Amino acid sequence: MVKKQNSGFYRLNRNIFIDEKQSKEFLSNGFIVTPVSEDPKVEILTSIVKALKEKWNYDDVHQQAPFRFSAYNNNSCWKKEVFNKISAYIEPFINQTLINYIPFVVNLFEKMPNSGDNSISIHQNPSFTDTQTNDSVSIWIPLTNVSKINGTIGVLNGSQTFLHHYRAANMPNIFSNITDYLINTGFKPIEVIKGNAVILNDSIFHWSYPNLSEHSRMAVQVICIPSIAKPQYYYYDDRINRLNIYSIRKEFFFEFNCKEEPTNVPLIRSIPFQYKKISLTKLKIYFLNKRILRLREKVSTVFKKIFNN
Ligand SMILES: O=C(O)CCC(=O)C(=O)O
Repeated sequence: MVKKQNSGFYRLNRNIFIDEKQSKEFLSNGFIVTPVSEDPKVEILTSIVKALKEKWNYDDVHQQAPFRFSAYNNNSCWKKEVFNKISAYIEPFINQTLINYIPFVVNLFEKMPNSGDNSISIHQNPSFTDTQTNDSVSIWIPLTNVSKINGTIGVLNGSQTFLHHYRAANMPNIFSNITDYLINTGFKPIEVIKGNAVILNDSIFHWSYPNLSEHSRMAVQVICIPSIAKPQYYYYDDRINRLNIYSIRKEFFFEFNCKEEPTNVPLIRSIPFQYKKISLTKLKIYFLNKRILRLREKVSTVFKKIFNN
C-alpha cells in the first residue's frame, strides 16, 4: 500500500518483517529491538570486530570526529573487508528477520571513554535507494549493554513518517530549531542488552548520547536495502540548491568521502531542491494529529464491537 505523506512524496507503508508483530511495531514506532538469534551474546561478532580493529588506522581519515567512525576512513581495502566479514555474519539474521533485504553498507562506531562530548548529532540516515518506493533500514548492534550513560542511541518515536524527503549524506542541519526540544524532551534512549539489535527505519530522527562511562562503546551498523531496489546516492549542492541523484553499487562506499561530490558514478538526474529547517510548532501539530487519529480509531473499534453485539 502506498500512502501520501505531508511533504508531498509517497512512501511505502508495507510489512517488511517476517514476524507480523514486529512489522506492526516498526510501522508505528520506526524501530524495534530484537535478539541477534544465531549469536545470543554476540561473541562471534565481537571477535570479528576485534580482528578488524587491529587493522583500523584511526588517523587515516577524511573527516575528524570525537568518535571513531569507519566510514570516515580512507583505506578502501579495509572498508571492503569490514563489509565482507560483517555481511557474511549478519546475512542469516537478515534472512530470518526481514523480507527480501540485503546488506548494503556496514559501519563501525566506537566511542572512547573520556573523549569529551562524543554525542553523534541529530540526523536521519541518508537515502540509499529511491525513497518513494523503498525504505532502507539500519541494523544497529552494540557490543556491550548500552544506556543513556554510555552513548546509546536516542530516537523520536514515530518521527520516521514526519518528513519523507530525499536524505543526502551531506544534507545541512535542518534540526537546529528543534535540537533543545529533541535532546531534553523528545528523544528517548533505547536501552539495549548485549545480544540484541535495534532495527531502525533510516528516516527516523535520532542521535546518540555521549559516552560518559569508563569503557569504550562499540557498535556495528548494517544498512540494508530491499534486494530488488536500485541503489542510489544523493548529493546536495547547497551553492545552487540542487540535488544530484546517482546510480551506485555497494563498492561506491569503499571509496566514499561523505563531503565530496561523486565523480565516477552515473548521474541519474539533478533536481531543484532546498532543505528547510523543521519548525517545532509543525512537529508538535503533526504528533497531536497522529494521537487524535489513533484515538478516533480506538473509539470506532469500540463502537463497532458494541453495535455488532
Ligand atoms: O553508534 C552510534 O553512536 C550512532 C549510530 C547511528 O547513528 C546509526 O546507526 O544510524
